[in-house]
Amino acid sequence: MTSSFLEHFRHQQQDAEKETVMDTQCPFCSVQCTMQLLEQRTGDRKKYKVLPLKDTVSEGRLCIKGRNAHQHTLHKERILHPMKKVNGQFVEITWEEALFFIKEQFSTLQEHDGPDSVGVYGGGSLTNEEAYLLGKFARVGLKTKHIDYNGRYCMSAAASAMNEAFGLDRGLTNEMEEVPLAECIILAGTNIAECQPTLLPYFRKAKDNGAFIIAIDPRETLTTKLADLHLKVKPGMDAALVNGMLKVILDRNLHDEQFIKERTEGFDEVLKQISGVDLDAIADLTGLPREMIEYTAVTFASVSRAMVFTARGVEQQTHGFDTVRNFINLVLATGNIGKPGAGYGAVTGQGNGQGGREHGQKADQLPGYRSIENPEHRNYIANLWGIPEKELPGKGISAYEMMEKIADGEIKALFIMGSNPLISTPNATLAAQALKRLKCLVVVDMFVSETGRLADLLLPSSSYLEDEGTLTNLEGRVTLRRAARSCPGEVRHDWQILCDVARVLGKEAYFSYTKAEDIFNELRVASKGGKADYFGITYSRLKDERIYWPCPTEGHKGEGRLFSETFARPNGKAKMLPVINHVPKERTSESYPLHLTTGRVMSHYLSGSQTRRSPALSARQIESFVKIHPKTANAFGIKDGTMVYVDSSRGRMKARGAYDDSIREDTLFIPFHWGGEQNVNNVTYQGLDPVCKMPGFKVCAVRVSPVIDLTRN
Ligand SMILES: Nc1nc2c(c(=O)[nH]1)N[C@H]1C(S)=C(S)[C@@H](COP(=O)(O)OP(=O)(O)OC[C@H]3O[C@@H](n4cnc5c(=O)[nH]c(N)nc54)[C@H](O)[C@@H]3O)O[C@H]1N2
Ligand SMILES: Nc1nc2c(c(=O)[nH]1)N[C@H]1C(S)=C(S)[C@@H](COP(=O)(O)OP(=O)(O)OC[C@H]3O[C@@H](n4cnc5c(=O)[nH]c(N)nc54)[C@H](O)[C@@H]3O)O[C@H]1N2
Ligand code: SF4
Ligand SMILES: [Mo]
Repeated sequence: MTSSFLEHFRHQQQDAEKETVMDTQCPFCSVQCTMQLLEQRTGDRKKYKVLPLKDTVSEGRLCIKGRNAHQHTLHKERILHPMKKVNGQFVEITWEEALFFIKEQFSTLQEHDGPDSVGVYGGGSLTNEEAYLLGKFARVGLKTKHIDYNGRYCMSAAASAMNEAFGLDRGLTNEMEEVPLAECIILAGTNIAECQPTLLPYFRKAKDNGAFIIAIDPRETLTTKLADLHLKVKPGMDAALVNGMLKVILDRNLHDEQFIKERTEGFDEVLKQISGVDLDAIADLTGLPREMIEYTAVTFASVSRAMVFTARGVEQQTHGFDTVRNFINLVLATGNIGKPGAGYGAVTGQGNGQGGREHGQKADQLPGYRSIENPEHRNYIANLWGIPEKELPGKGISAYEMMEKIADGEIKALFIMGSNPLISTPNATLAAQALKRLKCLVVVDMFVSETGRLADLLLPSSSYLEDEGTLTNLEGRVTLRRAARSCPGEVRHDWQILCDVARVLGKEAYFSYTKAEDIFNELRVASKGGKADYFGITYSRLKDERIYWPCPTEGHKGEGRLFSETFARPNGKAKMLPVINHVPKERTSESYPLHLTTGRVMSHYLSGSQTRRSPALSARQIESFVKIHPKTANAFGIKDGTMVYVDSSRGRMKARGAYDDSIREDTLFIPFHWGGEQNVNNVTYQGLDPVCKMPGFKVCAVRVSPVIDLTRN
């Protein structure tokens, strides 16, 4: 061996000694892929390597976001100290100063204007422990009824539909492992290939086994490319499309009479509604040929095991609740639930989109999916928390309605933890006006987000690498994410911050936890006997067991497949609901002749606050774009790759036009990961679903025009 080789070998060994291995879990979507992050240090230089781990539903796969998640966490823009705005500039202050500031501001406002003058706004990235504690913080710490969270914009339509139809809301009724058993799969308004990429192999496996996959989406995506049939539906017309399918199924006696009779109620009303449905009218409403609707219906109803998955494409509508109910009608009418390879799934979005909607950060909810309006539930939780039941506030209002109340001046201070509503709220112009009007805005985040810039006080929170806690994946499987490194600077965990604020508000006795596990153990009791029962789940079990909720005892495995015998409603039956041929609340007009729909791209996550700070992810898609059919573009004088304005009656955004001859000619698509003039939510529609208060993010009426008119010279 030459001496230089030995030298090299010695260095390699030294380098290896300077390697830190961190076991962690991706902070982004609901799949919750696990991984190892290797930090290799050579002198001052650090290199990172990411290796997937196998102990999760993604079976050792990671997508591009997971592979680069550490980049934002290690970004130089992480906020490391509390910061207060003084004369328009943020200045570092100590934690005690920050806490004193909150006490002074919130107490003064609440003394003067009552407890409800302060609002709380949470997010689906928070761990179960933190989501639970945020709810308790609002109700016990601040005694306000005003708490809601970004999941209102995400899971509320599917959640309320499942609660009403099945008596229980868990994203998937089956484990992902059962997907390859299905013979027909409908993917409605879900872009799994770009939004939950590591789950795609389950669908590929189903296809290899002979399954027929039907995608419903107004545009072509990596997901629709996997499908055997793509229904390029007019935006917002999915409820009508399902009525067409039900018409075909019922007329041809393809429904499952025995299942309907034994396990459901409400079928007669659905039958009555469907008897009035005219297939040619449905073809017209949906923009799909009648034969295609017939073929889809017959294919779906002719197999013995079928699955339906929906996501935000059909849910983020001003009638999202009804649309999901109709897809559930389809599942129930064909008896496709409660058996292997048959079921329904609302593909959950955020990392803890599932757990985050169960434990009380929602306006009408107490932990364990209990209701804040049910006297028994109120008593149970008030007892556990050690307060008189009458001190527990009542039901609050939804996220967008909170923005309206802030704009009206009724809510005067807001405490935001884990959301960037300036970007993610529909009709963002109103959100901006509202947030600017606040007397006191406190934002708890890792970065100075667009919303954070408007804050009076910023509190630095820990990232996924630092924060321990449980998260519940889209299957309802509870996972334990261990802390992989300690907090940088003065950063604290969200749960610590809540305890600290509660302390200065004089509520220390209710918030004395020393670690996340203490909070989880309280959550277990709080959820005991509730719909989302976590009582049987412990940190030590989570280390080596696969556990789903409901899990009522420590000897229980939890339920991977739901509703095999009975539904969770009082009479054990699922409820069908007749649904009319809804049309979106905002229609196109002469001034606004095109539909706009919004969504995501593979390399960015939500408001982009994290992924825009990840160089590898940001480089893949550096700016927003407007997908437009070339024919439509020609009609409006738009050249490929040039800047365009998109206007609605609410506002304007600007981005680069991108030709796409696979999108419907009457529809534009814009992702929502950017702020400022690229914020598509300046344009989107704020109308809410009457049942679940989901905004109609997925359809509004717009016009498009070139920023510089290149057709004139
Ligand atoms: N890469 C990436 N992955 C993510 C996220 C992310 O931001 N980026 N976010 C996570 C979160 S929180 C969520 S909620 C999920 C969202 O996951 P998805 O809901 O799958 O994502 P979207 O892109 O919002 O919408 C899905 C599809 O609906 C289509 N669509 C639009 N309008 C209609 C309509 O009227 N009818 C039908 N049938 N389809 C329509 C869109 O064209 C789009 O392809 O993804 C999670 N995963
Ligand atoms: N037009 C349009 N708008 C949409 C949608 C759409 O499809 N179209 N989708 C909607 C959906 S489904 C969703 S889920 C929302 C999401 O909308 P947002 O909630 O605004 O999205 P995020 O980017 O996740 O914002 C989270 C913020 O909290 C920070 N953060 C991340 N993790 C943590 C944590 O653990 N603790 C703390 N304290 N902070 C943290 C991040 O840095 C970021 O600034 O957007 C909605 N808005
Ligand atoms: S973004 Fe989702 S699919 Fe991708 S690595 Fe993270 S958890 Fe897995
Ligand atoms: Mo979401």
